[in-house]
Amino acid sequence: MTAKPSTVPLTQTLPPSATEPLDVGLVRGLADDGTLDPSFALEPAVVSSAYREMRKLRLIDARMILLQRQGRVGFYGACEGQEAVPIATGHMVDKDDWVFPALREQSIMLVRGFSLDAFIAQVFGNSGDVQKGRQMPSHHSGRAVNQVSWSSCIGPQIPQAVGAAWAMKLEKKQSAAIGFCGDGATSQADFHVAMTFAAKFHVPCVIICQNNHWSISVPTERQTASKTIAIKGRAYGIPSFRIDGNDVFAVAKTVKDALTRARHGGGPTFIEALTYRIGAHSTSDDPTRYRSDEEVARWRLKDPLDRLRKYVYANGLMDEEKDAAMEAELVAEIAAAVNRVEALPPPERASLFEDVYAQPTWNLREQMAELAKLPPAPAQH
Ligand SMILES: Cc1ncc(C[n+]2csc(CCOP(=O)(O)OP(=O)(O)O)c2C)c(N)n1
Repeated sequence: MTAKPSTVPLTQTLPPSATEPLDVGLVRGLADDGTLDPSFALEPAVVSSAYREMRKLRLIDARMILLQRQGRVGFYGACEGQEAVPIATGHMVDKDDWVFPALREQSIMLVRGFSLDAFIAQVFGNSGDVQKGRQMPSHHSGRAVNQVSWSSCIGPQIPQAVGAAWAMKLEKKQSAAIGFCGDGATSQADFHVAMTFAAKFHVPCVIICQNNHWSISVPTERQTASKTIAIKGRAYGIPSFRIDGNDVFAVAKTVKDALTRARHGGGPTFIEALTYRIGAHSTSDDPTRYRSDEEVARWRLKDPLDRLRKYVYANGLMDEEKDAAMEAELVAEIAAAVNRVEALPPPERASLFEDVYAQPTWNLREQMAELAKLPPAPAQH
């Protein structure tokens, strides 16, 4: 990554020079030492909130991994190292915007006001879960905050976001859809479908690729010959940007500009956010089998939370004492939520018939009657 802040104007087209046809630049506002290019400045309240939410997400992730290791939840996918993209994006979306996440953007729901108890209940899959325990853990969704669950299949959320954006356009709504994908997903057919459609139908969509350099154990250079991911977007005729995805300010500015353009008829934007997954792909993965400790250590130096910490300390938004108090408060908040949620019973057994048809079909009615005759389910604890 270059240390020099550089922004690519939204109107920029492919550079005319044939010597560097693949250069899409790198948008970066926050330097490693915590100094900020003033053109990226955010309201202090937004910065403080982003810092708190990033802190909270890291603590939630650590707690959930622990619960999985203790056998109290079945699975979890952590976001460590990639917090800046979802948290900055969550601060830029409007109430009516829709989010179609990939693997590591569930926390946008929390930024938009989704309850922590319901969030944790999704991981337990019990009766506190708005999805009634029907999804894999870490596949959150919440209608109240306009967020759709991601599919375990890699890629489909991008055409879904484009479709939702097209509907918004047809209904003349002043809102936008955001679709996320990983670097691996850009080699899937769904990416091609989504980008082609988004550009041609000029839909109010922002497609964000979190390039964390790995698709589980496959490094980016092994799954694409493209020099950057952002350049792919240019080929489809979509304004495309490559940004420092560990820089909250670069993410916030680029996403905000893209959302504003989308809402005002400017069409789609594609953003490649360079970042790194510090932890395992999920609790089912052991990354020491395929990547070096040295590589992880190198990326730890670019940790998005540490970089933001330097900024909030230097600008009087936080100090060590307040930070320690905030951490204690967040740890207690998460622990209390886990205690409340873990005590909840499983979803009602009969609820498995709900939400499929407005009127249950004859065979479902037959099965419901059969289930009602069975003895109650044994307690799970
Ligand atoms: C269609 C499909 N192929 C393969 C998989 C197995 N799989 C699950 S996650 C993943 C890697 C995805 O990588 P990327 O899109 O870069 O996202 P990241 O996990 O790095 O955030 C793969 C290959 C899948 N779930 N779906």
